[in-house]
Amino acid sequence: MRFPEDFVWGAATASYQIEGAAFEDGRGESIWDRFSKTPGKVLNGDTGDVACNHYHLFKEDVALIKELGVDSYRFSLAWPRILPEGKGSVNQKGLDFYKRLIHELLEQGVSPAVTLYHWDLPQVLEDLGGWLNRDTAKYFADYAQVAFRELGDVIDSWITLNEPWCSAFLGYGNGEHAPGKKDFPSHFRAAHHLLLGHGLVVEGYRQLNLGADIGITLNLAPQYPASPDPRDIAAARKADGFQNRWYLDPIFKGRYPSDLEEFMAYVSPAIQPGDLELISQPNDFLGINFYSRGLVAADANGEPQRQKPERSVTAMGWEVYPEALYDLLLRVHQDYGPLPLYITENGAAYEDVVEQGRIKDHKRQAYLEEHIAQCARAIDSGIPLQGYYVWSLLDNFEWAFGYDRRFGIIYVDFDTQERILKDSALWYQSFLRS
Ligand code: IFM
Repeated sequence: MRFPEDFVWGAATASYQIEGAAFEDGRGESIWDRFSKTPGKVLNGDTGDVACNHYHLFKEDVALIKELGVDSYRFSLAWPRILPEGKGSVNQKGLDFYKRLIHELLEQGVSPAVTLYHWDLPQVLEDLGGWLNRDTAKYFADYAQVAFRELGDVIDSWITLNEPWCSAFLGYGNGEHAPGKKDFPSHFRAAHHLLLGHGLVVEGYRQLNLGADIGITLNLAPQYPASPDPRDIAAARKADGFQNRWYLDPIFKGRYPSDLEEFMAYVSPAIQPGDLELISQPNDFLGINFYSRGLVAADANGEPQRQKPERSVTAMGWEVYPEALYDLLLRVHQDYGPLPLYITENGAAYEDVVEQGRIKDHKRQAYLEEHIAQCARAIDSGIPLQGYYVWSLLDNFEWAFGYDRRFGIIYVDFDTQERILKDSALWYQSFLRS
């Protein structure tokens, strides 16, 4: 495998999943605090109250990041830590935590890549309608301005949103994530406001003339038809529209996919003049979170029906299909490029066993190796892929699955907060050294 000298190697996390300290130093309540404490929403009743206690152990964690040898660390800011009321007055202690973390990273020669929104909306804003409320997009842009002004001189890369499909569909469509609303039609409004928020943030960022790049991270998954039957092909196309093009098209083409008429009817009332121009202004890069593909057949009504995986699956039930990463990169490059691309997340959950202080997670290691090989293939084909971040640095709070699913290349004992480098981390470390 060959990679350019300046290829960025990284590892990623997100605030609610690792920080803990949910009630400290003036942090406000987030939708995930509320949701995780609602009985039946998260497996085993787990919450992010303590998580990896990264808020207190960040120095040790940065030392591990350094030990791994990555160039960059992607983490997210908790909006309710910085603006406990979602808007208005700034919580200096919350900001100071991120300043300490960034200082530590820079001291260790690790470049900080910051996500502004990785799903922990302040609960007070949800009480005003959350992402169903158009004003939330504006509050998001105001919060981003605080982050840019306070941290903008030391950040190398900004990501506006992480996976708006998840925030919109899982949060407002099927209710599997916070805030747990279940209304399929209205989740398109939430998605539109998230995209609008992205546009406003980028617009505000450009006015500050800071040097770092800014982009967005989407969770993309190629949808393959289960057979050459035209009905399956049409169903796969619809699934692709729902999962991928609904976000890619407005951001990079300034329009929603016109073949999805039913969805257009849901979103149209939310679109105001100028919205799509705002949403589609230039990004410096696109971040892609890739885990798996979809295999789709048409049901009796021609609607997409997810098919059983053909190959092995991870502990999430997600099929391991590395070639889909290459197909995806090629397609994004051809249809939406040229544009610098980053894999901002890639990784796998498996059941880990600690044997005499060691975790032989060879399936995770193989998963990473096979996906990194597809990145090399993409670069060989001329696709401007510029970086790769493993998800995740640490085992952490895996949303509705709580602590039951482990994605980390570093094991976390949630009783003692001990960290152990899994074999996959040792492999990544030696791969990066070589
Ligand atoms: O843990 C999540 C992350 O927060 C967003 N992308 C997918 C990961 C695995 O489910």
